Amino acid sequence: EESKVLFSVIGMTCAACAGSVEKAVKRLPGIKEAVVDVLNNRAQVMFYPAFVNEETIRETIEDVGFQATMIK
Ligand code: 9UX
Repeated sequence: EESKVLFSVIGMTCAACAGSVEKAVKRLPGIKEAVVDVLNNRAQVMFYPAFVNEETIRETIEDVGFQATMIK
């Protein structure tokens, strides 16, 4: 069964930023969907916990260059 996680993502200033975050997260194994909302500084990710976890997703967002905090 899938899980859902919501991050605050600080530093995205244009739609292309959101696109690179989405792309990077979707490249991970076990990701069902990733939706990044640049206006509200949020990233919501649906994932399969057998394959990936919240911290790995968070670190992937950070690796793209943005500060990510799990909020839910
Ligand atoms: Mo837009 Mo984001 O020109 O790093 S891609 S600001």
